[in-house]
Amino acid sequence: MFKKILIANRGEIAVRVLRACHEMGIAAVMVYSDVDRAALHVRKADEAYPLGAAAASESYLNIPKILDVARRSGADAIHPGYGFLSENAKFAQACRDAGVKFIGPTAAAMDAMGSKTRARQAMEKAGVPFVPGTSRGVESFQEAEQVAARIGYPVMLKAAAGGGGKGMRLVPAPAQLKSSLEAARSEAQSSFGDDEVYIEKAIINPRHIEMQVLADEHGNTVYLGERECSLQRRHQKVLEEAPSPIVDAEMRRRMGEVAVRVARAADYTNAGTVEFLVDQQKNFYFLEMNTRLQVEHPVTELVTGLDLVHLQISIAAEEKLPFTQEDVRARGHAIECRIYAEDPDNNYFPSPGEITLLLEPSGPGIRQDSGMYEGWNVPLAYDPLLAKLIGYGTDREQAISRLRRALSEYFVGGIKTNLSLFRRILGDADFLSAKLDTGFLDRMLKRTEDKSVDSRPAEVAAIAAGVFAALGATVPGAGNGGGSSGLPADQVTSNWKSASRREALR
Ligand code: MV4
Repeated sequence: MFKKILIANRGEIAVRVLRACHEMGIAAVMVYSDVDRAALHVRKADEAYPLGAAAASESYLNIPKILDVARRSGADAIHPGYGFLSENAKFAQACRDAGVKFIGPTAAAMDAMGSKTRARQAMEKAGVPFVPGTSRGVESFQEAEQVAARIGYPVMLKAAAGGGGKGMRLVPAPAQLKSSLEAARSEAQSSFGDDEVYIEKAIINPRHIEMQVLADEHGNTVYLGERECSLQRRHQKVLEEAPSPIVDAEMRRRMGEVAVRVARAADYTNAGTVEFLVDQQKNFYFLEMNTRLQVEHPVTELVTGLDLVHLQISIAAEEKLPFTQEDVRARGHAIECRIYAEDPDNNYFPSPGEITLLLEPSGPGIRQDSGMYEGWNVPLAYDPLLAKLIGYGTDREQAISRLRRALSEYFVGGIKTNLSLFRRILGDADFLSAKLDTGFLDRMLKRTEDKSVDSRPAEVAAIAAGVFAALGATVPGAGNGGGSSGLPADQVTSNWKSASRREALR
């Protein structure tokens, strides 16, 4: 087993990986940029090394600097976390060349999944269901016209080098095809330096459901069940849950077996995720494979009882999977909220600054993976994910009530967070009845926008001020919102709570 692992990341995921290292008796080496000197991952490190300026290219994306730290610290493996270098095939290869084990798949497996058209060709061969369309870039407008007519409108144009929505265009009818193709091509060129664009049939308001897989280096591959990830905003996931409320045992088995086939077709090793689009008839189609540990891995951990990071490390150390597919059993329900330093009242813009007061929830069925602490200054330079709050229960209802209770305890002072968004989602009737698709969040946010337009905000504010004055009430907790949470007002910010929060802020 490894003695020392370098964690090439920051924030909550660096802390998450460190915890697995320490449970396994492995020392954790951290790296940090100039603005991260006091970050939580550095404070918990066994050793920490500076990388340089805040810009990711100077720090967390700088391959030579990170490999130099590996050499100087004597680390025998590198865990890349998610984002940054986690899906960089050149980095995986550079680690190998430097004699340090990369905890993740091989460079070849990453490359196979990196190009969406190449991945589609491989999946076609492996007999995996994927959305109808082309598995090569379209050469001309005439070809695009023919393909679109054959598969039927609406169609989706996608960048082969893309993923995550960039370079993607929905084309509702033939009249828009030419301009959309040109736009998709130029966006693909400017975003990825590669203008290859292919066509898929568009699935309207799909669900996004993904399957966790694990493969050891001895040919054993298993699936660990799905995560429902349909709650997204601008291609950013906001809330994820396991299991998916619409997947039954039979569908899970079929999706899982397809996911294993995908992994095997790519000679995949370590932890990976196979993404599917699911249409209204519950047909599922391969979308792409994420060759990393994902942000939302805790919901799978809670329902399976497995430690994915521990397993990643064991697999990288060439151990065999300690269980078979038949041993994998899911129990209960888990829901994760991504807590971001962003301002719900200003279009969810990043909200950096000092955390002046932090009251974190805990208690039955609550897990928190956090990279923040009271007194820390949230930098502007990186993704503003502060922490993940995960609720677990015997069923979806209990997971939700525990999360709602935890959200009512949670207070982050000094900066804005999206906590109020989760209070609203978890009180939403469609969410509670699990009517979820990738359009859910935009619809929910639109509803409140519409309301504020036609309910004349100035008058509403005047009436509210009158009611507050008459009740002798005080303004609820700074920055945390409270109005439209869907919870009884006293569960969000009672006068006792808001008074004590203000008191502590003085
Ligand atoms: C689609 C689609 C509908 N039809 N492909 C968006 C991100 C990229 N990874 C794939 N995406 C989509 N591909 C076809 N053929 C709808 C989306 C999509 C989406 C997918 C998953 C989660 C959220 C989404 C939000 C908008 C569109």
